[in-house]
Amino acid sequence: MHDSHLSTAKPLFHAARDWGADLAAVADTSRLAGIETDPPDLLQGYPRAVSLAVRLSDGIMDPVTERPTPLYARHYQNVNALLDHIATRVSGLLQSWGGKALPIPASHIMDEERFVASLSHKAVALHAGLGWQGKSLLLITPRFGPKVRLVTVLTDLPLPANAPLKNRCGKCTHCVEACPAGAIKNASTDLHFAARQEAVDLDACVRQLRRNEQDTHIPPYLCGVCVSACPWGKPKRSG
Ligand code: B12
Ligand code: SF4
Ligand code: SF4
Repeated sequence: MHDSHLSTAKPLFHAARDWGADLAAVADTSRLAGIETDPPDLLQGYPRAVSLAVRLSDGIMDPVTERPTPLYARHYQNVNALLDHIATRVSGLLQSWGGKALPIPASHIMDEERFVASLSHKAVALHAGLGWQGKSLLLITPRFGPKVRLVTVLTDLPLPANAPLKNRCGKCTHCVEACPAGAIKNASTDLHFAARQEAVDLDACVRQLRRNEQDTHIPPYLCGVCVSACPWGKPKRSG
């Protein structure tokens, strides 16, 4: 193992950017204790998680004000493929440094009834300091708002971990008002991490996603209205 690579995660972040990541940071997985994973011992032997984000196109997302568009459906698939590609390459790099690496797919539901994946990318990103938990339950980044998709690579290399950010939703209710299903409950996500049902009526959201699929014939389940509605990440235009 080359210790020179481990005192800083910078070479890793540079490589990830070259491969297409817009944001990269490291979480200490002990902060994720208690979180649901599949399998339950997924994090065992992995003290760090590298969180990576690819920014979505503003041109694609701005028109997503009521329902998903065919262009968003395609973009969603392309960005997932890019994230999985970046995670594979990051895993290769970590292994070439003598570490263990486990990439978690960008979008892979393990339990179709309870809607859970093997690991929550949002929880990892949150603890890596990439953003905060919005009222929409999305990860909100200061630069791009929720207009990012996420992926995670677990590793045993002792990379320096980043610190979480403060919640900056404040009194904003844009996502609450924009949601076509009225599913976002305006719960405070400021002082603690809200559980899913506390902040979002998941059944109402899923019903809306199924309606969208029927109405638009766009697979898979998509919406994106709460992604597009957030003021964070929107350019501030004057005049
Ligand atoms: C299943 C799933 C869904 C389900 C359920 C959504 C939900 N709210 O959980 C459905 C189909 C409804 C859905 C909808 C959407 N999804 Co979705 N989805 C997923 C998926 C595949 C798994 C999520 C999961 O396992 N949840 C299980 C629960 C337990 O975890 P969680 O809700 O993520 O996190 C909670 C806990 O971990 C807790 N927590 C946080 N930190 C800590 C720390 C500790 C110690 C503890 C105990 C708990 C805790 O707080 C979180 C909130 O309750 C992820 C990809 C992934 N692997 O993460 C994408 C993902 C969450 N989806 C995403 C998106 C964008 C969407 C949609 C906008 C659809 C679209 N693409 O148009 C909507 C948004 C709905 C909404 N407002 O939440 C993105 C979010 C990106 C972002 N910026 O945040 C993700 C991360 C995909 C990706 N690769 O980027 N999704
Ligand atoms: S994905 Fe659509 S239906 Fe679900 S919470 Fe966001 S805006 Fe509402
Ligand atoms: S739209 Fe407003 S309330 Fe919703 S997540 Fe973004 S900043 Fe928070």
